[in-house]
Amino acid sequence: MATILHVDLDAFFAAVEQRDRPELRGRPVIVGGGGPNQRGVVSAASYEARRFGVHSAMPLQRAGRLCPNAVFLPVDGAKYQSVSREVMAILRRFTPLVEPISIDEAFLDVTGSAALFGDGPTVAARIKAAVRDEVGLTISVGVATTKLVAKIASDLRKPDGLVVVPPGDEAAFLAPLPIARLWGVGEQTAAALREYGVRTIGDLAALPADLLVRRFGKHGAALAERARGIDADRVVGLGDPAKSIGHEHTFDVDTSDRETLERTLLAMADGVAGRLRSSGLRAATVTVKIRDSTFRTITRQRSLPEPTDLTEPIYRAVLDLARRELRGQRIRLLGVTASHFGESDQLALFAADDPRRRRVVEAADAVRRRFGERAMTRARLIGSRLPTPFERDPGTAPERRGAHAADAPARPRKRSAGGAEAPTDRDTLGDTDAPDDPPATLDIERPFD
Ligand code: TTP
Ligand code: MG
Ligand code: MG
Repeated sequence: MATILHVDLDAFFAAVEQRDRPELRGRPVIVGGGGPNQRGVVSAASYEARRFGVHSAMPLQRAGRLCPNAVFLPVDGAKYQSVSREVMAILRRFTPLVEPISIDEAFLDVTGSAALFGDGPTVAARIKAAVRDEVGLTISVGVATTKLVAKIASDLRKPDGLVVVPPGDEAAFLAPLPIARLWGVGEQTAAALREYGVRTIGDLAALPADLLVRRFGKHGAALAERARGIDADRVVGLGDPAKSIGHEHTFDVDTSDRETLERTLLAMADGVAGRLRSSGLRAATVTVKIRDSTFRTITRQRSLPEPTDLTEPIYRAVLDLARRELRGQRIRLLGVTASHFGESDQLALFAADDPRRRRVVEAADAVRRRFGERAMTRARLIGSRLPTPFERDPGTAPERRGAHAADAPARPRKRSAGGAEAPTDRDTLGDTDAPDDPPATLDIERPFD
């Protein structure tokens, strides 16, 4: 279970000005353009100004009429940029997995920080204290198991907020909130949803997923997941290659058959290992994803004893992770992902593995490259009617699929009659697996373009 933080500075530009000019503290401050008689819009309004109804993107003239006593200040982009860097540097002290998404906000994955810094709420409190003491600004933080829920949580008790959504409480937390808070719900979608009587996120979660798919297509499937707080999007550290290679399979019919589940994991581990080899990468971490018939989705991650590009260690790890979670419930989807890559260098490669086994594996790869992916497969997969990774896309060599998936058009999803989620196989690359509707972002390096 991941622990994700979303951090957002309060009234950022205005708060920086109040910090630097103590006489402005406690007063309505509006940052943006020249002043109340100028054209242009409000960039930031202090919380004192917001009480008068002033907010970002409002025309300055209107802000001047609403709040005639406000202090109007020009935008000092260079200063806010440098403050932003200071804050991001503080965040990186708590985890390397910091993903800035605008000049004043970032996601953090602090799952691995617990031993050093404490659990999610503790890390959040420490970050708030550090930013207050070292930068002189307040931030609001949301703590949750997904980016989606953490972002909504951070916005809920601004300013100086700290909202923690414990694991398992996601859907209940979201239920009473207005639908507009959900990513990917713009005005058009909200209007369409109103036809179905949907006003809150809970109303949306109560709609049958297949209805949403019929009405909104792929977007509808995403809405159904998000309404339940499900969001597989990972935090990607800036500048770190943090890629992942993965494969998911949705069963035609949900199944609890152990043999079927294990063979599917093996097929996916084999496919992921093949893609690692063809990309010249070894993965130090593997993740298994399990979604059951009630749509409950979990991911379990493990670090491998040493980075690998072979099927066996990946399969052993995901099998062990999955066995702890498979208790006879019917499974809808399985996924296997490898991440935390290093390059395979030939020296380490032969030192680390049995060279003979590696030669066998590489010979098999060569046969597949030459004669197609069906040419070689594992004994355990032969005769099973499962789609092996090598039957999915026989026209494309794995190295071409793997390395440049971002350039390739997405493969069409097969449709099933009325299913919320068409049975389908899906290859994933972490760095291209962006959400359909990423939150609005300002470019962190050039926020004023
Ligand atoms: P936000 O985080 O959206 O807003 P905020 O920090 O001013 O207020 P809060 O988070 O407490 O609700 O945006 C961060 C900064 O980005 C903001 O201070 C100014 C700038 N900005 C604009 O210039 N124009 C805009 O329309 C918005 C929304 C923000
Ligand atoms: Mg902000
Ligand atoms: Mg922001």
